[in-house]
Amino acid sequence: MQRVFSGIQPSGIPTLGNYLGAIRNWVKLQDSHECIFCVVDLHAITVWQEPAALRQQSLEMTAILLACGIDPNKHILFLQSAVRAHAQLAWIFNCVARLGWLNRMTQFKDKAGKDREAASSGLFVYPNLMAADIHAYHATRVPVGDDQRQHLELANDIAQKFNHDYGVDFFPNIEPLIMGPAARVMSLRDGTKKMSKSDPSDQSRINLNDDAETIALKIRRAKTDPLPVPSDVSELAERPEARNLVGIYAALTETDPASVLQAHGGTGFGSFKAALTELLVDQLSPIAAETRRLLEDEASLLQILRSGSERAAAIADPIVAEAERLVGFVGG
Ligand code: AQP
Repeated sequence: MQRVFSGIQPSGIPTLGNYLGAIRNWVKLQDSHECIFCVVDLHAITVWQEPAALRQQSLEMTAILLACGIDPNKHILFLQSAVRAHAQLAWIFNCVARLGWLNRMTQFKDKAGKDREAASSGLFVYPNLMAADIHAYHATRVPVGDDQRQHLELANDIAQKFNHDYGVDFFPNIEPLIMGPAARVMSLRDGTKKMSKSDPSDQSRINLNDDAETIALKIRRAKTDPLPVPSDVSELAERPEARNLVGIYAALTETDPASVLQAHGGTGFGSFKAALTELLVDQLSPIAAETRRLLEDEASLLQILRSGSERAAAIADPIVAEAERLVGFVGG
């Protein structure tokens, strides 16, 4: 079985974008792969997080992943900061990756915005930590949204340079698993911007713990244009908000936009939004209800995370110890 590693930041409540672009695929991968799922709190603090909120969001993220169907017994679910190997290998990778490579990362440019000088140095070396997350487990498959593809290429460049510099064949090549029709879900307020859990506008996203009423309101208010739902996919090209809603509908029904337009082309967005709301409520309400139930028992959540980090460390520690030996560290 191929080993999969994937992570999600506890930087807010996961969104419909995280669900359709990542979590739903993770659940499916459990049938065919050995999976290591990580709540990446080290990544989250590359931008400011209130400590109490970070703690709560880490627990909520864990509960939501379990509610979505992640199986912590057959696979591994844990918090990144609880396994030291991630930070240890990331430091070695900080010394392998070249500044020029990091300068080309578009996500840093997007997240740092105009005031690049004020961004944390952690945000700049974020891709090195992501490479360490994967290579610490010798994972070879990583399910990601297409926005993360560039980081995976960098993880492979780092592995190749490490192998070359130390004259070994130690870190394997990683392949991205880009799955499903909605690889990228966009903001409900701006169809050209990714839906993000840290977007300041709550109206821009569907959170996985939103109740039915909130979902209905957000979809009703979602930006569209005055035209009806088109009948042909080509007509979506210049209509980002319409394209996004049709894409979400297609992803939820596991079809493609053409089939959605076949059923809904020519109708007004009012009735299309009502149908979309019904789908969302049907699929997300059970997740929100199960999340609430799991959060009532914090001790059990902590126990699941502890067991996960022990099993993760049992895989990662020997791999990172070997990387350190290859570098020339004497060890303690
Ligand atoms: N809008 C999206 N559409 C499809 N996939 C998405 N992902 C995130 N947003 C979308 C995928 O979710 C996984 C986990 O993401 P992450 O939490 O590690 O970081 P992110 O990509 O930066 O997600 P957010 O929601 O935008 O977080 P913030 O706001 O904190 O930056 C990844 O596989 C990602 O591709």
